[in-house]
Amino acid sequence: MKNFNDSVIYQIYVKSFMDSNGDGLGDIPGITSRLDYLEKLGVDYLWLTPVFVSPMNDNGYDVADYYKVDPSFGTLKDLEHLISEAKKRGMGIMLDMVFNHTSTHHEWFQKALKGDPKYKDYYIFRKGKDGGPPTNWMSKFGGNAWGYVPEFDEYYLHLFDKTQADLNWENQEVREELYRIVNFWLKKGVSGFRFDVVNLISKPDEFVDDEIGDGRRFYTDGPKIHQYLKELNRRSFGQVEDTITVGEMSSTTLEDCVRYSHPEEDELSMVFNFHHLKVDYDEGDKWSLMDFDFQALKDIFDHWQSGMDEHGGNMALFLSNHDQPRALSRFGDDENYPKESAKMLATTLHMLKGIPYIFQGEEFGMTNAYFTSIEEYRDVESTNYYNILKKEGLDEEKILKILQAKSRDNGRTPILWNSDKGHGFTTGTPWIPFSRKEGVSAERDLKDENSIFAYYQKLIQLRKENPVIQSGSYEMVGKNHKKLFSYLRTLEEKRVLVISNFYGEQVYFDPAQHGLPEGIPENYKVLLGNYDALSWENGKISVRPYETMVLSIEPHK
Ligand code: TEU
Repeated sequence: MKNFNDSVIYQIYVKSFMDSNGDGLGDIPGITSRLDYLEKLGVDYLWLTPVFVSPMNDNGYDVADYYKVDPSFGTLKDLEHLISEAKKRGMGIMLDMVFNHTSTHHEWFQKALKGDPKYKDYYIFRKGKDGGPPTNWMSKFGGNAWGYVPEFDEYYLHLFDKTQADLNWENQEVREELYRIVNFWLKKGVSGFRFDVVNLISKPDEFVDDEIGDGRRFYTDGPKIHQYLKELNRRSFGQVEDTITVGEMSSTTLEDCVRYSHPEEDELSMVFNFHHLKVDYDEGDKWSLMDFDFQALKDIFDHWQSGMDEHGGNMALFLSNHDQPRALSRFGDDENYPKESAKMLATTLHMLKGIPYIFQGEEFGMTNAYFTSIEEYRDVESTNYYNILKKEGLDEEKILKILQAKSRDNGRTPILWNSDKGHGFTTGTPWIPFSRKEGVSAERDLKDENSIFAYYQKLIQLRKENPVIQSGSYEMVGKNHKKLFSYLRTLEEKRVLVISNFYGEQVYFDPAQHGLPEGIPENYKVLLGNYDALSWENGKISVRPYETMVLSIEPHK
């Protein structure tokens, strides 16, 4: 299997990227119209969130027809055109395959509801227990994970919304259907796929209550998961050379991720995991307010980087996506140091071992939404939790504060292309309000050679030029430093040192303390940084607020 270590991937949340026809919804022709911008940035692949026919209860993650493009996004022709125009500019398209579940509007589920036994067995139907659902498992979007069907006096499993019914992967026919879908899209010329929550597809033989949790331990990295992924690979994308694949792995383990992504396992090219994005969950509760735990963030990255490095796994690197608040607002300072902290976060991530992902808008400093009323939110998880927290007795103000920090809509506001009324995104009314942060736009960044965008271009170039960044080993430096996140990448004699200050206060980095060559400028060549030049003081580097630097260590004897 090819490794993609010199590649950078850009995630497009289609609904919010670019609206070409004034209906307020981003669409495929909109993406095509912005390809020059993406080429300029220098990315290699564009991952599009699901564009298939869907009732859009979960913005396309509830697929009703995997073979058709949803009319709100355009047509199959539009997608084919996008694929070929992207190819001309050296970029491949990756589609998002949601195979853990389908929409309850999908023909298969509709047939199941009519009692057709063939299609009932496409899903997971079970009898209830003691007048209630079969198990106490919780849906990821709140409430019990079983939906009741009175006609059968049975329940179907939905790990996500009740309109997203889990598929029965035990059934060979289901798996055959899914291979056909992947092969259909491969023939259309796509370069790869992202597989949504794909480590949840293998359910246990028996469905029993979880006395100590929400049920996830029974189906996460489930019993047949590696077998299923190997078969999927063999029967579909594994037959087309250089297809790039990434699996979204929910609550997973390092050991499983090594297997999912090791080239010799023939499963996937790389994997996402989310452990590092739970460092601001108070006692594991997302719907709480807490500053992020910097030490935990470092420890988690260290654990995954070292482990994947040592065992040959491939990590997809990311700090933001459409399910997360914006990294700049979450881990940086979008008020006082927006530029510095955006560049710092980008550097820390992109120089790690793995394949970096840029989430749309991140490349010019988009922030959280800063919505102030529940009417502005669109996300099914956010509105579900608004009601749950209300029922728990929290007051409105507190709930809105929590949503401001945690809602998935923070990442879903439309791209701020410019500062006009519709921000260059739409000539109509956007489906969700724009972020309330003033002044941020792609246009502003494109005019400024010191912009966040210009910095991302350099970061991407650096990865392409530098084999140490592509494939050097990883080692953290100063594990317990309270403000700095630093690491070394090493390939044979070549060493690259990355130092990032995650805070607004100046601190020192002392090379001598870490067994590194003497702290003189001659020994440390700056490859990239977000301040003009390094500030040396008595053999130490003075690291200014949110400063970041990539240094090539070149000791002068
Ligand atoms: O997300 C999977 C998932 O579990 C989370 O990222 C989830 O949104 C988070 O834990 C909630 O706190 C994927 C998609 O990326 C997401 O948009 C879909 O809603 C979900 O699967 C269901 O398909």
